[in-house]
Amino acid sequence: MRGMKYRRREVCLEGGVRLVMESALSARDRVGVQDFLLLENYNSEAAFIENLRRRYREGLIYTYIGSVLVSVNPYRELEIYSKQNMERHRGVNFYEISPHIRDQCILISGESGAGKTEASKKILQYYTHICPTRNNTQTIRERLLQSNPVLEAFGNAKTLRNDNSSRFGKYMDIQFDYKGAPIGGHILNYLLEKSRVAHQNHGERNFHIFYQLLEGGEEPLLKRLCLEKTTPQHHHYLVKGNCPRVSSISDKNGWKIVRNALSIIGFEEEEIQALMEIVASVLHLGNTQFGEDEEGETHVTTEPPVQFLSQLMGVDALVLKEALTHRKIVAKGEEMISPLSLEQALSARDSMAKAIYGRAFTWLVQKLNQSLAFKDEVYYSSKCSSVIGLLDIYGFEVFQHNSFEQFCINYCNEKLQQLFIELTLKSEQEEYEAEGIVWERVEYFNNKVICELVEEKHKGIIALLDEECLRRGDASDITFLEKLEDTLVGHAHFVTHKMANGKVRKAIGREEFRLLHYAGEVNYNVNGFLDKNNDLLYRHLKEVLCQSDNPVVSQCFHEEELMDQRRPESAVTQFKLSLAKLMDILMSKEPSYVRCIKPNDGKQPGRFDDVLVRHQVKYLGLLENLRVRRAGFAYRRNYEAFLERYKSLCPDTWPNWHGELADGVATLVKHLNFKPEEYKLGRSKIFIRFPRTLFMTEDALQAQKQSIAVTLQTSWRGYR
Ligand code: AOV
Ligand code: MG
Repeated sequence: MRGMKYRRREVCLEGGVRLVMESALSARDRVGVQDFLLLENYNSEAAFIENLRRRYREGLIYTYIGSVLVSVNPYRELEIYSKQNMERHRGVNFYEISPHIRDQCILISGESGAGKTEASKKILQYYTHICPTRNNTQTIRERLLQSNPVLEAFGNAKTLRNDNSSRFGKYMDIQFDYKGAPIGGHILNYLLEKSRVAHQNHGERNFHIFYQLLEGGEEPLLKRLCLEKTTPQHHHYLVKGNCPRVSSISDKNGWKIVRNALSIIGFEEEEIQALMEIVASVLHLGNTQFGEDEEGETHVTTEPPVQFLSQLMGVDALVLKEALTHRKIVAKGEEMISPLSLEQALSARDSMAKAIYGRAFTWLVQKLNQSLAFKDEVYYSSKCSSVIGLLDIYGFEVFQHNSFEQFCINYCNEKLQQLFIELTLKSEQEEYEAEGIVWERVEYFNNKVICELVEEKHKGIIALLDEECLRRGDASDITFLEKLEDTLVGHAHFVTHKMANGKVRKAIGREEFRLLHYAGEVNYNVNGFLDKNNDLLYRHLKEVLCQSDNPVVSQCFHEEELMDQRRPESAVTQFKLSLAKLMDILMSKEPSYVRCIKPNDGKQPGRFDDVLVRHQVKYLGLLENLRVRRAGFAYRRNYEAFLERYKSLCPDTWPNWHGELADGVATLVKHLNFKPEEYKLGRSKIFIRFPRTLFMTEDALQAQKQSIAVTLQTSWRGYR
């Protein structure tokens, strides 16, 4: 039983996150403290930033606030993630971690480019490397690791903030058996930024896979896909951002990695082929252009792309052209066909590209899940012991022009911040209560008010948007804005140009509304909000896609959908519902946090921009987090671990204490001359108020053992 617990703890999250990132410990005087709880001047923002800066300069990108890990993006490869280093941390923390009965999750947050995705990959690498192996778990490990390059190829893109920006949210469960071997996984994906398929802002790119296929795809494949001898510049959907190549990205190499990953994960050749046909079809759709004849009728003016499309999708070219230029409406059992205007045809084409790509992405995640699912049902139900969830979403982002997508992304970040506030404060409070310790409250900004502004029933922004989407007649993006103005006037976190007074520094456009988010102000342009939220694909095009003989497309579009008369949930409501489910999942697990910080806006190694870092420290609530931890006690450790570590400092407890643990600790601290105000004894733990008390105790131990470096390392490990 004891051995079983030991192994289970090995895969426990706190151990994992702490350990994988803990390679860079150093003496506190030279490089600052590696846990902010030990900062003497914990109320000072300047001291906080200085500590981060010192450590960053030394290449120490990780610092704790108790159990929260703060990470500063190094923008360069560090040597701390080597296999040897991972080995060094195997099984450490055994004494420090309280037994975990709940599943765990790791919540990684921070703004766009702060290092969330990289952190999540390091954590996954750690778990897949460090955990024990069972005969058939090697395949699962490989598949877990290889799911990343595949999802990144299809779901990440270069933005102005990040060359490898996640354009979808991801929550991955890693399942372990009772021995701690990874035996399966499951991915939940959240709202892919589909609009990128058809449009990119200046300096940004489409999803990586398009460039990877064109740059790296083998000749025969490109020929089959009717893409031979083309470059990104030949494709309408790839030139909008005027940024076909990025110096930090090798698309050619990316292709090899993705291709290899798809095979390792177990995709059939036929499926890979079908997937690439979809990628190519999107490009051909983008190249399909329209014109108007003398009667004002819209028609396709570019024959080759439609022919390619017809070939790849297995749909008759005439049918395709008809569907791209006409609309079919079924009313009272009768079918009516009406021609589309030029503008409508372009929009129908883009909707089709977005729908195909978006559904193919969902299909891809489903396939990954099938491949990661633990196959041995009997074994699974009896032996699956624990789950660790890993959340990596798109970070808070602000551009010159912000639209529906930024609204959804930033709303998602508000929700996560809310969870952080609830859980960090709650768990701290619970611990003091459980241990019978009296503590002082700390004031903090609660962003609940912003979450409500967005999602409240009937009068939140989402409700008002949905209402406007349902309203027939003159409903438009502008009437939506007016509705917001009427309903939300006076709200402390909502402003439009009409309400803007002297206090508002940056101008707000007539088509914009501004939200004062926890992480900063963002102006959202309402243009396109209704269309993007409706996310409609004309019936005519759906029918065509249902006929496709591409095996992936035919799995993504079903005849039943055409029969269904119900209106599907709007995009933002689907997102809201899926986020609510995610919050329930996360609440049911024991969370650990990685708070990522972006040190500069230039993606440069070694540059630590004070203003930028201070802003993030502020909005992430890190100082409050520290104060909450410190308002009580800087340090806590269970009696057994404390006694084990320091018993040699007292003749009564050395070499072994035979009585109650609490009495042993009381004897020990009395001998060490701890003053009553310096510590409290709880039900199972000792709480030490000031870092210096601990430093002195630690120094005494150091002096006794005379092996400073080695001892320091172990002493901080697992420190809570
Ligand atoms: P994000 O996930 O937080 O942004 P990433 O994890 O993609 O940010 O990090 C952005 C870039 O910073 C990476 O591509 C790396 O070049 C670099 N980087 C980040 N962390 C590390 C690290 N630990 N070691 C080395 N380089 C790193 V977004 O997905 O845009 O919200 O939406
Ligand atoms: Mg990311």
